[in-house]
Parts: sequence; C-alpha cells; structure tokens
Amino acid sequence: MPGRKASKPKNITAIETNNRPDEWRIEQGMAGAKLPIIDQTHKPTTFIHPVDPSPPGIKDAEAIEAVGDRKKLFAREIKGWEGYVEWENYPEKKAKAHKILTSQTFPPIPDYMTGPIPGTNPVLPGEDFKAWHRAIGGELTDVPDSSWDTVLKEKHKDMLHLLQFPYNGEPPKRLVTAKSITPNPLHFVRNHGGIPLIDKDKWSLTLDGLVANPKKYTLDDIMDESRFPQIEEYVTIQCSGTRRIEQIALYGGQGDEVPQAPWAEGAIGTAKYRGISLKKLIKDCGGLINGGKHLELYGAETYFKDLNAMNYLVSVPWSKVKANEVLLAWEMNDEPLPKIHGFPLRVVVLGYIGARSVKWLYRIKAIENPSIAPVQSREYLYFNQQVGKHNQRPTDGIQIQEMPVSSAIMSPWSKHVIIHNGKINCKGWAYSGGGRWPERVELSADGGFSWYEVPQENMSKKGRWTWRTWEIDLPCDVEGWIEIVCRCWDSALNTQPLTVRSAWNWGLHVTHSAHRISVYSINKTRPRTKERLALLEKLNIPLAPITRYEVVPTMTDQEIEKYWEKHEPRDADNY
Ligand SMILES: Nc1nc2c(c(=O)[nH]1)N[C@H]1C(S)=C(S)[C@@H](COP(=O)(O)O)O[C@H]1N2
Ligand SMILES: [Mo]
Repeated sequence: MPGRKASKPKNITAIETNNRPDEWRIEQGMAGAKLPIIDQTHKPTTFIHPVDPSPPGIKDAEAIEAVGDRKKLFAREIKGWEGYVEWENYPEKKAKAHKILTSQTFPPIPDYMTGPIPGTNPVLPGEDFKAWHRAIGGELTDVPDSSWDTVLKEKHKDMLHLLQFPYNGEPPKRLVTAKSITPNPLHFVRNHGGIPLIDKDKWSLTLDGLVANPKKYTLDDIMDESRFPQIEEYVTIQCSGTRRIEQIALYGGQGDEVPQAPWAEGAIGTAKYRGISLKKLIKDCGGLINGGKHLELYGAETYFKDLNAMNYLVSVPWSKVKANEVLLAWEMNDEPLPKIHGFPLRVVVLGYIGARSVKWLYRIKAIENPSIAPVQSREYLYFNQQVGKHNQRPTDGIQIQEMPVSSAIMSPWSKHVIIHNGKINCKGWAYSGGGRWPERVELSADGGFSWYEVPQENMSKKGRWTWRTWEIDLPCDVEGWIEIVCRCWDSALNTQPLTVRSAWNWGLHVTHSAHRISVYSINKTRPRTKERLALLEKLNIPLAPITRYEVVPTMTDQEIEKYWEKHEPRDADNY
C-alpha cells in the first residue's frame, strides 16, 4: 500500500545458546548436507565435515593461456553445423580441453537432494555445465544461451524446466496424458549438452568401422524411398530417470549421469516417427565384418564428464538392429524433427531407454563390444542397493536397456483433497519396454490391499512400442487420508514392485515401483458429510485447508448436552 511502512519482523530477543538457529531442523534430518560424517573407527569418535571436492576461485591463467587460441582450437567442425565441435577424432583436442578445465575450479552447485528443492522454474540452472562451456570457449561460448532460445521457441509455455542447461524439461501432470499421442511442444526433453543447430543441406551421416564398405549419406540419400523403405511407427520414449523424484524423496543418491534432473512422471512421451530401419543402411554398406557386433551412435553436441569433453556416444547391439527395432527418423508427428529433438536425424530405439535414441546423429560406427564411452559404460547402470558408494564399480551395474513395466497416476496429485460420491476419478499412463505392452492397469484406494482394474474401454489402444493412457472411477468408501496406488501387468505378466525402497538404487534409475499418492477423501454419499457441506455452502463459508479448525463447530453445546441426556455417560459408575 502506498505510504505504508513494511511491517518489521517481530523482535525476538537474542537467546544465549550453543545451538545454531536451525539446530532443530538439522537434528530432524531436514538438512542432511549440513551433517558431519561420523567416523566411529576412531576412539573417541571423530566428526568429518564434508567439503566440496573443488573449492572455487582457483585459476591457473598461465596454464590455460599455454593451451593456445581457444577460438581456433575449439572451432565449429563443419560449416552449417552451429554448436558442433568434434572431439572423438581428435585426442589432442580432448587433452587440451581437459587441461583447461583442470587448471581452474568452478563454483559448487547446491545439493538439492538433502536440502529443499528450489521453488523456481527452471528448478535448477545448471551453472556447472554453463561454466564448463564458457571455459572451453570457441564454438561452445554461446551454446547455453542459444539452447535456451531454442527451448523458448520450440517448447510449450507450460513446460516444467527441471534443468535449464543442459535442458531437461517435462510437461505438467495435467498435460502428460491429456492426449495419448504427445504433441511435439509437450514432449519431454533430456539433453546432456547444448542443442546443435544443423543446416540439413550441409548435414551428412558417416557409417564406418567394421562394415564392408564405409559410406557417407546425405539426408536425401536416406529419404530416398527407391533405396530404403520407409517406416512409420508409434513409439513411446521413456527416460530411465522418470519418477526419480520418488527415490530422491526417500534417500539421496548419485544419479550417475552428471546432469541429474529431479524428474517426476513426465519424462515419457509418445509420438509417430517416420524413418528407415538402420538395418537397411548396414546392409547398404555391405554388412558387418571382422566381428562387428555393436553399433556406436554419435550425437553432435558436447558432453562433459569428469572434466573431459566428448560427443554423446552410446551403442546398441546388432541383434536389436537386425530385428528392425532401431530406426533413423526425420519426422515426428508428421513434422520435421524439432531442433530440440535431434534435427535433422535421430535414432529411435524401440522399447529401450531413451538414452539410446541418439539425437543430432552424425556418425555410426560398427564395433566389436558395447561402447566404452561413459554414457554407455559408466552411466545408466543399475546397482544393487547395498553396495556402498566406496565399493561401487561401473562393472557392477546392470546395463539398463529394455525398460521394465511401469505406470503413474497423473490425476489426482499427492495431498489433493477430493470431494466425491464414493468413487475417485483417476487418470494416468502405463508402459512396458522391450516390445511388451500394458495388458491391465489396477488401482487400489487402500494402500495396495484391494485392487480394481481399469476397464479395457478406458485404456488407449494397445501397441507393441507404446504406452497406454487410462482412466478409472476408483471405488472409495472411507474418508480421511488414503493412499491410492497404481500398478500395471504387462503382456508377459510382469508387474511392479510395491514400494520405492524395494527398487531404490544409487543411480536413482528406473523408478518403476507401484505409484503411490496420498489424498484426503471426503465422501459425500455419507449423510453427515453431505449435510455438513450443504450447511457450509448455505452459510457461505468457503472450505478451509483440511488442517485448519472449522469456523462452525460440528456440534453446539446444546447438541452435546442433549446427546448425553440420551446416552450412557462417558464415565462409568459401579454396575
Ligand atoms: N545426442 C543426444 N542424444 C540423446 C540425448 C542427449 O543428451 N544427446 N539424451 C538421451 C536421453 S537420456 C533421452 S531420455 C532421450 C530423450 O529424448 P527427447 O529429448 O527427444 O525426449 O534422448 C536421448 N538422446
Ligand atoms: Mo534418459
């Protein structure tokens, strides 16, 4: 209000104490990052205060200078490929980038797993990745800004930006399953680096390694129907980080990919892709030779791992390619691939985790064994939950390829208060990888004791490679806090573990436990509830949050007195 002074906070007299102001919160485990590590192997016990591995503010300018002219060293590799720096062909260039990044330290990024998650959108800014790009300079200098521009141009204005850079975003719950085919602007995005902007006329794809005749293809070559038959396929792409937030909420871990996005249920989307089978290209190159058994797929952007610069590399086995389950796609829902989804050409691997569906594809190399590049060999691994941080080796993790069966409730949300007539309307999705599909979705309103199945007519169409969206009016008689649970049975009769803990893993991957939400049930088929709601409405009293006292008590003093006149008293006399 104009002219009015902001009210001063109430004066709290200074208390003399040894406690810190947030002592109680810390003691209650609400700020885990502030706790010391307790070392009981010494007597007396020692307390170790964890420090950030690289304190900020160190910079060896001379060493960085000695590396050379960054503009020239880290220049655009090919005309018309904005943001593309080639790393894999130039080990010396990689070494120089590493020298630059290890000759300085970068500000630590806040730990959101053991502290509160910021209430902002973007939720996390990704300052570390931005700083590494700027430190390398050259072609990478403008990548963080240019990528964000692309996000704003191509994505829906209601996307939830979990990580600004590298961009990771998902649609809000109300839009995740609004349509069984996800509109392009609402399809989730997961990036490990910037968004290369590639001129399709300057683009080419190299196929080399253990093939009889290495070749280079233009987009026109690949789209030439007289050479390669085209395929149209509806495909669900799911990130193995989907629903990670439930694992984080239970225990912090280390998403083993560096840009950990606190994904909810929206890191999944379904689209119609047009492309060709990769198998045809391999055949066109004369087939695999000399023990070639895996195809290494190269994405054009720069990814940083352990202060090393690289391109985005993963691999798929030939058996998957041979089954025509690896597509090279240039169209998404009848439109050219959006830039953010890999324009001009991306891989779409049917039934595998999203990580294998490489965007901005520029090279395919036939190799003998699965790729040793970090995304394939050090990340997207599934660890046993009792192998501790200090015992965990990449070779101990199961490589995540086919996604297991999973499902999620998109409506209502946890902590919703719902007034209903004995049935609560719920909506959501169900998916299974590897060519299996959701056969039955079941919901429970009592925490997973009794299960009601979603009527088949309330499920979207079946497809080998797609999710099914669903809707159910879930019977619920009781009032108060209830737990709604959802699980799916797939075509191989696989189902979901019932608790997060039973499938919690250090890498925070594949949260496929039955999805649980707590909601407060107000059942209007109960006469007293109905009467009470009618009374509040008549008195024009708006409903308060469930935890607040009611303005109008449910009984007057007279009513209480009258009751006791007719009933046995609360206290008992001798019989
Ligand atoms: N080149 C490249 N391809 C990539 C990625 C990436 O960071 N770079 N991310 C992968 C991961 S982890 C997922 S889940 C999917 C997401 O695809 P989308 O962004 O089109 O939804 O892309 C995959 N392909
Ligand atoms: Mo992913």
